[in-house]
Amino acid sequence: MSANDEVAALLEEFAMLLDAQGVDYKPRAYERAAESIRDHTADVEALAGEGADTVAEIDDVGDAISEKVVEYIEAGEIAELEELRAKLPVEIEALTSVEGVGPRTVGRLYEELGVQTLNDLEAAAEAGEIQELRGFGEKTEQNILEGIPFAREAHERQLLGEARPQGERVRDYLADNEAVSRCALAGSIRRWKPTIGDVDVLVGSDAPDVVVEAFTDYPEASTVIEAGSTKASIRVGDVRVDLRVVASREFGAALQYFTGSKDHNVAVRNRALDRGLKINEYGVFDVSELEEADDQRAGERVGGETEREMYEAVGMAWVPPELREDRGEVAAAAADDLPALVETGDVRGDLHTHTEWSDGANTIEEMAIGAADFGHEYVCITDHATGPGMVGGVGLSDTEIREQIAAIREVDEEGEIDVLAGVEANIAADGSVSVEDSVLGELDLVVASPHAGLDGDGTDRLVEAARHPEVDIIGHPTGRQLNQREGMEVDIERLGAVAAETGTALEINANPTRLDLGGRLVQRALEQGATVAVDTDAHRPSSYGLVRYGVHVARRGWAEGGDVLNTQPLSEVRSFLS
Ligand code: DGT
Ligand code: CA
Ligand code: CA
Ligand code: ZN
Repeated sequence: MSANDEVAALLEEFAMLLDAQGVDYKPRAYERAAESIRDHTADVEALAGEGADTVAEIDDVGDAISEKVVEYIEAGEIAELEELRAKLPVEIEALTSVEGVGPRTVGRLYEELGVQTLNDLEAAAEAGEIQELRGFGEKTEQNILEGIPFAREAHERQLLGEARPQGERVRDYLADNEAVSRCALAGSIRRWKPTIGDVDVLVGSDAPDVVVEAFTDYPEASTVIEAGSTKASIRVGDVRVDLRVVASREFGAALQYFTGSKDHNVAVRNRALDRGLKINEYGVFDVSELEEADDQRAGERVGGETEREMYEAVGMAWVPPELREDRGEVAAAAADDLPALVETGDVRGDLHTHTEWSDGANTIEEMAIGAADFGHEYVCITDHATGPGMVGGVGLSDTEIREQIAAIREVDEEGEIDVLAGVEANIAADGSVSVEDSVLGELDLVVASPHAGLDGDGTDRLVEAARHPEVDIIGHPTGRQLNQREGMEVDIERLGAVAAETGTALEINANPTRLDLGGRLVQRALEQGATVAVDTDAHRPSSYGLVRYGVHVARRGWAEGGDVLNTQPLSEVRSFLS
C-alpha cells in the first residue's frame, strides 16, 4: 500500500469514529481530506518530510489534518486516533460495510449492546435485541441480518481497481529479474473480474529458487505468508499475492490453467477429452494410444509452450481472458466466431464527468485540459442536477444549469478539444427525471442516473427514464457499489430492448467502486441491440485513466468497438444524441 493509501485509510477510520460518537461536520472534512490524499499524485510521506505546511497544500487538507499526517509519518500513529479507538473498540470498517449500518448506528449498537464485531452484530440481531432499541424496528433488524453474509464476503475480496495496480507492479518487478523468462498475471485479475480474492502471478523460469527469493524480497511486501521451492505467497497492502514458478516450456499450459475460470477450464477440458486429448497445467497430450495415463505428462505432447498452442490443439481460437467465464466463449472460439473486443485505445472521449459546479474538484477548463492531455477528442461535462438523492445540496438548479451551459460553451471555443454541455439528472423512484424538459432540451447530452432507493426491482424505473425523449445515457444503472451495496435488480432483456429502441445508451461506469453495468448484464443488453457508453464519472482529471476498468468490463460483456458510443468520432456521437 502506498503511503497515500495508508494515510487515507486512517483518515477515513478517523472520520467514521468521530461520526460514530455523534460529532458533526468534522467527519466530512476528514473524508474529503482522505479522498484528496488518496488521489494526490505526490507521495504524502515525502511531503510530510517537508513539514505540515507542505501537506496542507493538498486540496481539502487543513492545518489540523496536515499535522496529524505528519504525526503519523513521524511517530507511526496518531495519538487522537488511538484515543478514539480506545473509546470505541469496534471493527468499524467491517460493521459499516453492512448495508444500512452507518457509523452512528455502530456507535449506538456498541453503547447499548456492546457490539464490536460482525459476529456480535449477527448474534444481537438473531436474539432480537436490535429491534428493541429505540428507532430500530423489526424490519431494520431483518435487513441487518440479511446484509451480514454480503459484508463478510466483501471483506475477503478486493476491488480490482486497488489490486490491479499492485499486481502490475509485482509483475513488472519480477519481469526485470534475469532468472525470469516469462511472467504474467493469472486468475481473476487477468480476467479483470471487478473483485478479486487474490492476485495470481505466474513465472516461467529455469531457476525457481532465484525467483522465489526475489519475490519474497519484494520491497512493498508487508508479510511473507509462505515460501516453498516453486510457490510462495506474500501480502502487499490488503492483497495476497500468490506466485507460481513453472518450467518455461510449460508456461502456456500453466497460464491457461491458472487463468481460469474453473468453469471455462472444465468446458475446454471436456472438449479435449472428446478428441482423445488430455489438457492440464503441464500441456496438451495425445492419450489416444495410451492404455492408462497415470502420469500427468503421459502421452504425446502436442502443445504447452504458449497459450495459443493450447487452444489450437483442441481446435479453438485463443480466447481473451475476459471472456473465460463459460458464457458461450468455448463454442464461439471453436466456430472461430469470437467478437473483436473493444480496446482502451479505441475510446475517444468521456461523456460523464463532474466539475466544482457540483461535487467535482476542478474547473470546467481543468477538466477539459485533463481530457485533452489524456488523449481524448471530446469530453462532456455532466454535473449533478438538484433532486432527491442529492445530498448536501450539491446539485445545480435549472437556472444554474443554464449558466453553466454558457460557461461550457466558452471553454469549448477556446480549448483544444470539443467540450459538450451535459447534466447528470436524477432518476426518481417513479422513473421521472429531475430537470425541466426545456432545460434538458438546451443541453447536448443528458445522463440520467438513480441515486437513492437502490434496492428491489428497478426495471420499470429505468425503462421509464430510457423512454424519456431527452435522456441519452442511463448512468450507473443498477446503482451497485462493489462490496457495499448490491444495487437494484434489472430485467436486462427488457431494459436492453427499450434502450435499443429509444436510442438510449446504457452506461458502464468505469469507477472501480461501481463497474456498473457489469459484464454479464452488458452481454445480454448488447444481445438486445443496445449501445453502451464507457464513462469514468471523473470528479478530477486524474480519474480519466480509470476508463480502462470500464473497457475491460465491456470486454467481459463481449463488446466490440462499434457497441460503445464513445469509441465513435464526435460527429457520430452527435447523431446518436439527436
Ligand atoms: P479469485 O482469486 O477468488 O478472485 O478467483 P480466481 O479465479 O483467481 O481463483 P484462484 O486464485 O483460486 O485460482 C486461480 C485459477 O486457478 C482459477 O481461476 C482456475 C485455476 N484453479 C485453481 N484451482 C482449481 C481447481 O481446483 N480446478 C480447476 N479446474 N482450476 C483451478
Ligand atoms: Ca486469484
Ligand atoms: Ca490464488
Ligand atoms: Zn456522476
